[in-house]
Amino acid sequence: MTDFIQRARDILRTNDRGGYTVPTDRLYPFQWNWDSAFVSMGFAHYDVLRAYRELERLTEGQWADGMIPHIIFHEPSDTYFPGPNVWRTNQKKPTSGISQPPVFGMALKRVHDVANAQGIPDALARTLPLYEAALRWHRWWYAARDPDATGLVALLHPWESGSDNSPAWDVAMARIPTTTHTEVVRKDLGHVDADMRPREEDYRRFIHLVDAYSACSWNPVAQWEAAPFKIADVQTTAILVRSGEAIEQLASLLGRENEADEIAAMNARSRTALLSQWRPELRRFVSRDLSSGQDVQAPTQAGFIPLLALNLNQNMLDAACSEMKLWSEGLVVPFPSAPRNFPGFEAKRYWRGPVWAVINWLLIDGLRRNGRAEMAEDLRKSTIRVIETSGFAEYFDPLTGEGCGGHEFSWTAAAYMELLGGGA
Ligand code: 9WN
Repeated sequence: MTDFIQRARDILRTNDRGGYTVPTDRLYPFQWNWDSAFVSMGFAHYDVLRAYRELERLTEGQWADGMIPHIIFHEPSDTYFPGPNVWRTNQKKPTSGISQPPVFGMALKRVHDVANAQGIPDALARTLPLYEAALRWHRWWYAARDPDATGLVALLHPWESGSDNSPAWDVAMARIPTTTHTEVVRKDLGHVDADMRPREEDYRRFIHLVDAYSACSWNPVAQWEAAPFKIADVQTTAILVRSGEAIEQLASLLGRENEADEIAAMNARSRTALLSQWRPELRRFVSRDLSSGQDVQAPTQAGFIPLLALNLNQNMLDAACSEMKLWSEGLVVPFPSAPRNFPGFEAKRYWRGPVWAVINWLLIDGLRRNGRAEMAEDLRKSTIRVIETSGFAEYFDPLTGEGCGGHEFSWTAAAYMELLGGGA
């Protein structure tokens, strides 16, 4: 084992809080949804039973309606804002009231396959309740976040995207008042430089939205009616389909043929909808702002995430790959969350330009699916290199390769093991 693999495992051990892994100490002291899904795939490289446990602990927070929330507050901590008293979700297990990208199904299939290959005796039995949780969650996405059955699921809060202060939300966020009922007492600035974090007005709007949905008692129908922020998102939908394909296969393995058909139909509807979001002139996919009916024009990594879920035709694939190469030119490490020639680009500010190892993981998966092994390989190597040079940072400055945000970060450790293992 190399030193770096040892360090990656040490990070996951240090961030273990008893069967679940915090993203990093203090800055994020709870269980985060998509972080844990990536982390479980990291564990699958050396401890498949712990990988199952990560997913099981996440499902402890699942709501009766099927939602798996974006944060599970297993234990109290005062180093993060907003905590459970701001969310006021009234769940037996305290959780936030919104969701996060559904990487879970993709992770579960991976964990199941590894367990199966290792001859773990009760693999199918252990997978079954997690599969059922995943299916209920996918049904929730379509019922609560796509009630008009368009095939694209919508986000009601930027945090739901996992790409919190992405330029993709700028136009929609500008409409959200900065007034809040809840006092905004940020804790993140005690851990990380302010110029790496979302701005003050972003936070005020994030909390304005939390207040608005809390006033709906977190009822999805009431929220959909009242939502001041509603974006049908291509990144989330593509991840949903990628995971949807994984749970469709699990349904077949489990002999649940009716459910396999149901999931296949959801996936097919979303694939058609994603294809309709391709914009040839932009050479990428775009999300749709449901409040204005307009395309989200701002260039972000989300425009290429649909490669995960679609087999693009030659023209589209050539165009998307050329655009990706253009965005990557001259960078110490791609892939940027926004291109450097975009006026809103900021090399160190969170989702406004920096490189995220887990986003690269998804892009590599999508490039491979579409037969672009060489591009995938370049991205894999440069992601490994930046981690080995700059450490297991939360994210990286694309212009310098510097590690930014929190350190000793769980999902970067998981991505390292995954990418080194050659898998994606
Ligand atoms: C809000 C934990 C999470 C990630 C998100 C990332 C950041 C939280 C925050 O940290 O979001 O969910 O407080 O900034 O944007 O993708 O899951 O690592």
